[in-house]
Amino acid sequence: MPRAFITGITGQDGRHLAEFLHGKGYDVYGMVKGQNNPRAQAVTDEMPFVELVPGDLADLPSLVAALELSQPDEVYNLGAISFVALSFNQAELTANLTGLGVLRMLEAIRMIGGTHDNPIRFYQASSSEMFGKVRETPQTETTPFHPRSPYGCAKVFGHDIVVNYRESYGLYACSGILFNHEGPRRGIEFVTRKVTNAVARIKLGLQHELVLGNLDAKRDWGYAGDYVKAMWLMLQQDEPDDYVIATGETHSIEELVERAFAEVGIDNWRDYVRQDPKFFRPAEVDLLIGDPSKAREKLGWKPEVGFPELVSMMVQNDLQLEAAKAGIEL
Ligand code: G4F
Repeated sequence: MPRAFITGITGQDGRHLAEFLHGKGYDVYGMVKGQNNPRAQAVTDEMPFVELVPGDLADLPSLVAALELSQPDEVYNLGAISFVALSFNQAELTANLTGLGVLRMLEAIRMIGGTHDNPIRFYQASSSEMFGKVRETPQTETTPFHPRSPYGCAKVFGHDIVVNYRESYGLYACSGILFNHEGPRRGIEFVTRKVTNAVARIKLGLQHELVLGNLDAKRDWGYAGDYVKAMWLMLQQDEPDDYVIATGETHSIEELVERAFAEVGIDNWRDYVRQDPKFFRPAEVDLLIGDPSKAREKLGWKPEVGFPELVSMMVQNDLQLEAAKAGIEL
């Protein structure tokens, strides 16, 4: 059985990827940090097939020990401070985990597996946030980076160090430059889930308004379940490489809000939405739209879930969840 080791196992992508790899017959190991971590218990309850291993991206010896214990064929580094807004308040922590964490993971792989022709294959979760103030549209694997947040800066370091270790030590290391990807498992702090959850609660009479920041920013939103397949495909190629994973469509936050309210039959959405400066960022990424041609041609990957289906899936899921919590029959 092939063995996979995942950092960030408690997050949206970690959970989708663990399920996907388990379905492919992998033994799945997930790294969890901290003592008595409540999110680790949630992973065990939901996915008892995942073997949890202690470790922390801030602690190189713990990464070495985690790899020695799990003996993986493939390592997926999804762990990070992933919320862009938080990275402005905790810039140093973000640089340490989201940026230097990648370097430590690569070093751990070198330490347990040697340098050249290392049998461990490594996937790094790079991000479209690296494009920031975009230099060209749509963005491809060769578009220059111009990050607009401490998170984006840390991801650029992570991306570049993967390229450097690949070129310097012959590691099989790939980066997926993933554009925003969402779904029912998305954390409530991200705009898609914040909107779909609020729309569900407003429809059920449990909430009266939705308070947001910038409604003009545009994002290329795909479904997380589709995107984890691309991660795995990257590690099955003869040669390691980097790939943009995106839908090739972009939509504004305003369009997202309008569509989510329409899903529950509310047309006068403006009556429920208020903007508050506290949700605006010191520097914004105005427009993201990716060109996934390379992934389509080389990996045979394409997104299956489009924007309308994604919003509908998330609103319907939140309606069920919120109704069940409040004891409301739908
Ligand atoms: O949902 P968001 O917080 O995602 P963001 O910043 O695009 O980052 C996500 O995608 C990246 C890939 O490009 C990942 F690397 C990263 O880890 C994360 O998954 O915000 C999306 C947009 C922003 O323009 C933000 O200013 O929504 C805008 N927005 C407007 N009001 C809001 C809100 N965002 C949040 N989170 N909350 C609001 O109230």
